[in-house]
Amino acid sequence: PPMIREGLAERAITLTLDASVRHREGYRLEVTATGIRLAASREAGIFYGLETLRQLLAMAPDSVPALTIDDAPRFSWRGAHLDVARHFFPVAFVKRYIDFLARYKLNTFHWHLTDDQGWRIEIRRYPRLTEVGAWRKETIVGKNFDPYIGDSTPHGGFYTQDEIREVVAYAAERHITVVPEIEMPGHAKAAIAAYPELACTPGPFEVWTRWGVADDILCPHDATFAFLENVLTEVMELFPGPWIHVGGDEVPKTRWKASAVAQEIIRREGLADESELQSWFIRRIERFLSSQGRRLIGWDEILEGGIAPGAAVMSWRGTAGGIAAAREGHDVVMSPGSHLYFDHAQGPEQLEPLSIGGNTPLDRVYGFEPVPAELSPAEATHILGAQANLWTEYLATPDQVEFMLFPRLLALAEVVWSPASAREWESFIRRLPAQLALLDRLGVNYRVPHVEGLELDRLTLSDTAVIELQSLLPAGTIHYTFDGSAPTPAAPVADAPLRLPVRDSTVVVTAAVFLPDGRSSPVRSARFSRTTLRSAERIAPGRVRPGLAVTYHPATFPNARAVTGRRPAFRAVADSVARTGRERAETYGLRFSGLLRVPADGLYEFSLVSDDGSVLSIGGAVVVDNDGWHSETERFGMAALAAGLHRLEVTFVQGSGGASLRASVRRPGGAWEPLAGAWLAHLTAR
Ligand code: TNX
Repeated sequence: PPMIREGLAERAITLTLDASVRHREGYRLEVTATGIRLAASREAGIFYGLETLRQLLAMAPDSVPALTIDDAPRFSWRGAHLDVARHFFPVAFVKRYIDFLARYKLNTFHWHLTDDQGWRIEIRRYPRLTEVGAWRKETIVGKNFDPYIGDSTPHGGFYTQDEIREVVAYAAERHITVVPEIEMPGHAKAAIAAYPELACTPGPFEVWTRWGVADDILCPHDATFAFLENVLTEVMELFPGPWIHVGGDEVPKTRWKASAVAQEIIRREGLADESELQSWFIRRIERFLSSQGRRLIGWDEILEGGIAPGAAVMSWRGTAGGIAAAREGHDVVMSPGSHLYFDHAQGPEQLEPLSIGGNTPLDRVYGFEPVPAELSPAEATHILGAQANLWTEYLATPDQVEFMLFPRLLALAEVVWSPASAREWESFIRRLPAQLALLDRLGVNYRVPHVEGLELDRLTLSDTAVIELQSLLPAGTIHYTFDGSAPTPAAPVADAPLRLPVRDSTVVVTAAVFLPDGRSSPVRSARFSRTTLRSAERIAPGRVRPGLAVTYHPATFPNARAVTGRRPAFRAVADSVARTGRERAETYGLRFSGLLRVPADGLYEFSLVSDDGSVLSIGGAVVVDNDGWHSETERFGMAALAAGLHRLEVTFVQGSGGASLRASVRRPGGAWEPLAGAWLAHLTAR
């Protein structure tokens, strides 16, 4: 009840539970000359209002500006996940992680507690789960899969039930629900190592020391269900929230195919195959959980072979699984690898610390839209929200986890809280430095944003290249070298534009941002060279037609350069550099060839965005090299071109996973435009 009424307490902070603030997590914050008033219909809203106030005070400790904020979240599932199975993290860090979530008004902590490499939760009835399953004899070093190299260092740990209760209570005080994940039937080698009778083959089994997808999974016999029900019963005692995550991802069917027990169940239950057996498995667990008043959530593989009624889906292999589930009336949490996997690198993989790979920079996270345009408004109500996943194969320490989490968590916070219309990248970037300064005070090991100005190898037509290196952070100092080595704080400081003498040779600039506390950004580097205009081709105008010629080559190519021009499955004319929509094979190459129409003499910039690789050449010389199998990555290049027509070629390779291709061009002093329409031409056959 409101204890202090307006006017009674001058310059006080009053917190009021007020049913007129409608949203269950919303709040209204008013700062006036007479005081600060915060109202919400429930405690959660008060909590979020205080987090906002805390941020305002941190930005302007002496004078919070007068303002009124009427605020409420867009989504009810605002989540972040932490994998404590691949590497174990102590309770103190788990609490710190929860604090991070709370600061940015997330309300769901998905705790990935079991996997092939470790079982991390004490289960009283099955002590071997933690005596045996919580420990592995060593861990693979880097990516040394073949030949395998281990570190000969035992790794492990687990949370006692008391510790779990402590964490759950800690989260609850911060209005965060903890969703435990117990993986089944795959990603369960640690459990099988402890209790080999859970497998379809006799074993013995070891807690896994490498990463990937293991063939040894739980056998679908009665012993496994008795085990799982007992485990889940203890789990439900510890986690009072509505949701239990049962994994369900990446389940190889090798063992079930060879198992008489599994095959007998398929016959007995009239199932079509092993994938229906998996769906039967999850359905059985779903019945058990719903009989206990809980809701099952699983990775999108639980859709295969038919989804259990009442189950919710966490869409990680893109958004397609989420779309399918929402259309069938199931609740969905969006967590696509393409945008919300915080174990992926925060820039081109080879320029970032060792990670599982990928390229998910801050702007990609910020641009994620949880509600797919394909869904009708009714279907869209099934999108509960979104969450980021932080898998820890390559993250062994809290510092490394914080590096991958920040600043991407700040982008996620806006994706799941703010209305889509309020999201604006430029505004986010403007506000970011102050947020990072706050993180400095908390001692957070966020990724210091890299130096800007080295995105591409630059060409100039004069003897001197003038370049301006920039840091997003006012407190950051840019140090650089000319010898290709990574700069140290002893290297020269780039506090003014650099004038590079490029008349006689190329200059390589390598730079990083350093903060006062000694931390630094990933290193970036680019080459600066003098060039001359490439002269245009001599072509009779009558032979030129609009668009590029494109050929399609269904085959597996190691990279875009290898895409051959011979024997295409089809030929077409393309009016832009993009996939044609007619590609049917899983792996293929595309080759665009023709002419670039250059309107005036000058230096032109080109960009290629692709998943997987792409290469753009002009007159036979590579201008943008975005080659290799990789997730969606943007690369840039430059060319000095005389007005007229130039030979243009773009090749693209589709290897695995998602597929995308976009090309853009920027004329001197201009803005980016799609490489399409009037820019493109090709020759008719003579
Ligand atoms: C796939 S995401 C997995 C995890 C890995 C992750 C690495 C999911 C449901 N399964 O087991 O850690 O990729 O990015």
